[in-house]
Amino acid sequence: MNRSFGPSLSLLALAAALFVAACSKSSGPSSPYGATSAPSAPAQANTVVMANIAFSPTSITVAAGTTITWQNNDGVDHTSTSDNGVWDTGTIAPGQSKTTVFNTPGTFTYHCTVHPMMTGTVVVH
Ligand SMILES: [Cu+2]
Repeated sequence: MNRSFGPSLSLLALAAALFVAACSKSSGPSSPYGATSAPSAPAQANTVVMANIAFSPTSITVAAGTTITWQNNDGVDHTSTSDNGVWDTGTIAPGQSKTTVFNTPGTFTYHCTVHPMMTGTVVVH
């Protein structure tokens, strides 16, 4: 009887240790923007860049009342168009930018009408 309890208790302890390790690791910096983005650069915090047929960052979190700048650094036209019709920048030509003000808290998904695979998320607190 003891023999069957031994191994399973060890496995439980191992699983618990791994769980704790995973939790403490994920409770670190929660920035989805990548390691290179400096937290001390508020001027860029509200800008979503369009480049290589993608939004960057793909998910951005801002406070209510924040203006987001959509900057097209790509070689082709793009749009930032809410999936639910909340906003639509219309065409943003290469090298140009447009802005959208987000006053309502929520999670908003959007896409580019030119490239439907090009999607992103705005989270407003
Ligand atoms: Cu596009």
